[in-house]
Amino acid sequence: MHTKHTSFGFSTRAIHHGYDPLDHHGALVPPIYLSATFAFPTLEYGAACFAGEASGHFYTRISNPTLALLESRMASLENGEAAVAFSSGMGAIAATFWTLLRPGDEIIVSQTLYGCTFALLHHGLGEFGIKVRHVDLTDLAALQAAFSPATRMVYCETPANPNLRLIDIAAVAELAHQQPNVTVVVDNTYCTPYLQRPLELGADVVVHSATKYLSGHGDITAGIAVSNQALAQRIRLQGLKDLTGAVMSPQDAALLMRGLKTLGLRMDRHCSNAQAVAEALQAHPAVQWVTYPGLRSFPQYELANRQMKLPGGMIAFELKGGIETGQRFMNALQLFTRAVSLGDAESLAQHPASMTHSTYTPEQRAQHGISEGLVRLSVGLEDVADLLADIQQALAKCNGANLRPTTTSAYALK
Ligand code: 4LM
Repeated sequence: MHTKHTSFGFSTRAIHHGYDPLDHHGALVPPIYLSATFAFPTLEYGAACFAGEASGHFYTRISNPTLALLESRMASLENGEAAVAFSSGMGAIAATFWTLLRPGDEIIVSQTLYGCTFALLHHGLGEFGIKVRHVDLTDLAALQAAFSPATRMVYCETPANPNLRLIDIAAVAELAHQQPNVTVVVDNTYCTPYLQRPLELGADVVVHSATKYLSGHGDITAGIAVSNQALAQRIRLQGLKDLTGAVMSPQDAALLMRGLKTLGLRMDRHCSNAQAVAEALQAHPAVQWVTYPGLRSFPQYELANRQMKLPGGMIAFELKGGIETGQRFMNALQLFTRAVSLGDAESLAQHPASMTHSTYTPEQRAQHGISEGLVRLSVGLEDVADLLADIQQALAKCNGANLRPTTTSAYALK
């Protein structure tokens, strides 16, 4: 079996890429190399490993055979040259930032970001002499105007957590690459490479919280960065090895590879379930607005169709009556679990303003398009009829709320 053949389809590569059982005593499932350290046949060979002149594994914080298999599989799925595995998504993001940015540099970031990424930018980078500029990256003229000779990176999530605003990756990358020495980094957590491949659209680095859809079962925290060989090697040797030490455990790599085998199947189901839930919400009189890239009312519906294979499994909405009604709704849910995180088999509901995005001040949330009453759903893999029944019974308990006029979306584009 030519397991390294790149012309295989996505799911075939997610299952087979980089591994031949016959190289491993016939073991169908790749072995887990638990070893933290690796023997050198000679002292000279060990020195060559440390000097980067020999490619063997020598210490798991730098590389390990189980991690290397996962990394080659993720690189294949994102259509990059190389990947680096981390112990969390924040590990991957922090290592990428600390590798590529220095005091005096500027980073342009999109308006809405996951709360801890926002905190890392403002409490981490910002306090270490890196200038952070939030720019509406849907406005290319604003991006053009924001570049300065010190700009070194453009960073975004698309869709953004939690308001699902999209960034046109190809357009942003094209503009950014007209500037000298600017790296475009995209957080692809919400989509996974099954729905969207930023490197093919011109991005230089893709980062993931692999805690979410990639692993898919809510039983590990993990992160990945994917890029070309040169950038990935810098992120490994500086960001991972020296600056964060945020290495993934080999056991977690094995769980992540198990999750990857069903990624395509799961994403199809997440998307079809989410489409049905979004349509049910949109049709309900208690709902003020609902944002989901698969709805015709979605302000960037055309971009979603162009950039994403399917609209994803995440929904943002607000009920008439705002935050109080939203709380009543979330407390009434019986099948959806009240929890942060996303991309699990279990459907989850959370309140970004008090949870994942509580790192923003209320004023910052208002500026960055995160309304206080926004409810976030991660639609899971359960039977859609059961999910719809749970949503309907919880919505029914919101009657009597202070109803305001209905709009169809969280945001409007110029
Ligand atoms: C959440 N998110 O939203 P680790 N990038 C994105 C994310 O959504 C997250 C991370 C990075 C949530 C966690 C509680 C777009 C996390 C960070 O949690 O470090 O693997 O990923 O519910």
